[in-house]
Order: sequence, then structure tokens, then C-alpha cells
Amino acid sequence: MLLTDPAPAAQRKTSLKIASAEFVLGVANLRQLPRDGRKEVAFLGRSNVGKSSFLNRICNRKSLARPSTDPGKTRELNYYLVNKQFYFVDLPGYGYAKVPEQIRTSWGKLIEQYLKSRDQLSLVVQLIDSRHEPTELDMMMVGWLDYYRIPFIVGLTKSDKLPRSKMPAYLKGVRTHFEQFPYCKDVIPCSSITGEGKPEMLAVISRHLTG
Ligand SMILES: Nc1nc2c(ncn2[C@@H]2O[C@H](COP(=O)(O)OP(=O)(O)OP(=O)(O)O)[C@@H](O)[C@H]2O)c(=O)[nH]1
Ligand SMILES: [Mg+2]
Repeated sequence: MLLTDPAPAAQRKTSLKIASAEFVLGVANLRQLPRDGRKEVAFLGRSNVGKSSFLNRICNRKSLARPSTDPGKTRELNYYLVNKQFYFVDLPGYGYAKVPEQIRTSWGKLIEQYLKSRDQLSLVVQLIDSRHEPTELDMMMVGWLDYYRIPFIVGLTKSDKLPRSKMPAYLKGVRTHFEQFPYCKDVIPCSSITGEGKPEMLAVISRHLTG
């Protein structure tokens, strides 16, 4: 079972420091992807799960990525250059029912093509709302990641909304759910309000960028 992080305690603490982060590009068509070969870490999850908010939190910025008041708004792959070295990619949220079927299908294709063909993709942060069971689409995405052999971690967002007493049992259930996937490297509760999960996530990201 790969969910138990194999790194020794000292290494776990070696975290990434984010000194700079800037928006560089919105990609609606894969032909527009950067060609500079920098490594990428992509944030994936259903619409409104908290991708943009958590990205802001880990970059110590309030409005780098715009959190949506209007779910389904992030329609492009948004590229953020971090420390002038690598990219964080905020992927369009999937599963928002009010988006027309045709657009949902084209987003799905864009995301799948990206995941399957992007050699410099080092890690995917799959975000799942900690107040709900993973949806069918969440499980389909995780299935893709594993099938395409892309290392991923699961971030359980909005952990501030889950009563503390419920977290251990919830976490155990979710870990059991994901431990069947060899490419799932960790499951981390996180909150863009309290900052929970940020050091742990940065440590895993750092290892995948340098490894
Ligand atoms: N309580 C709480 N609310 C959060 C947290 N993260 C995000 N939210 C709220 O959830 C809503 C959606 O957050 P976003 O960051 O825009 O979600 P997203 O996944 O980027 O959404 P799309 O761009 O539509 O795919 C906003 O109203 C946020 O304020 C969190 O950790 N805790
Ligand atoms: Mg967003």
C-alpha cells in the first residue's frame, strides 16, 4: 500500500518555499501549451471543490487564481509560473450540471488529452470535497490518472467544514477507497481557510519536482 509516505520524517519536513507565482497563460486548445519543457503540477477536481482557492493558499496569494462565485467559470487550463522554475496548472472543474452537455464533453476531452499526453506533468493534485463521498466523475478521473501512470495525491478540501471528531473515520474510509490505485501517493486533508494540509502538500510536490 503506497498511501503511507515512504519518506523518512526528516525528508517529509523538507518543504518547498514559494517565493513567486504569476499567471502566464490560459490554454483552451492543447496546441497553445508551453513548449519550454518546465515541469508541471496540475490541480484537478470537480467544479467548486476549491482548486483555485487552495492554489492561492499554497502560493500565499489572495487573488492569483480567481475563486469562483460562478461555478464552472474556470474554462481553460490556467498556467502559473512558480519560482520562475515550474508551473502550477489550474484545470477546468468538471461535473457542473448547468454547463451545456457539448461544452462538458469538450472540457472532458481537453483534460483527458492533456493528462494523457503531457510528458512534463510530474504530479496531479486531485481535489475532493471532504464533506461528500467521491463522485462517479472523481473516481473516473482517478481511474484515468492511474491508467496513464500519472502519480497523484488526493487533497480533501474544505476540511474546516468537517467536524474534527469525524475526520479520523472519514480519512480511513477515503484511504481505503484510494489504496487500490498504485499511483495514489498520499491522501491529505486540506483547507484554504485554515491552511491545513499546505506543508504536507508542498513536501510531496517538492519531492515529485526534484525526483
Ligand atoms: N469553507 C471553505 N470554503 C472554501 C474552501 N476552499 C474554497 N472554498 C469556497 O468554495 C467555493 C469554490 O471555490 P473555488 O476555489 O472557486 O473552486 P474551484 O474548484 O476553483 O471552482 P471552478 O473554478 O468552478 O472549477 C468558493 O466560494 C470558495 O470560497 C475551504 O477550504 N473552506
Ligand atoms: Mg477555479
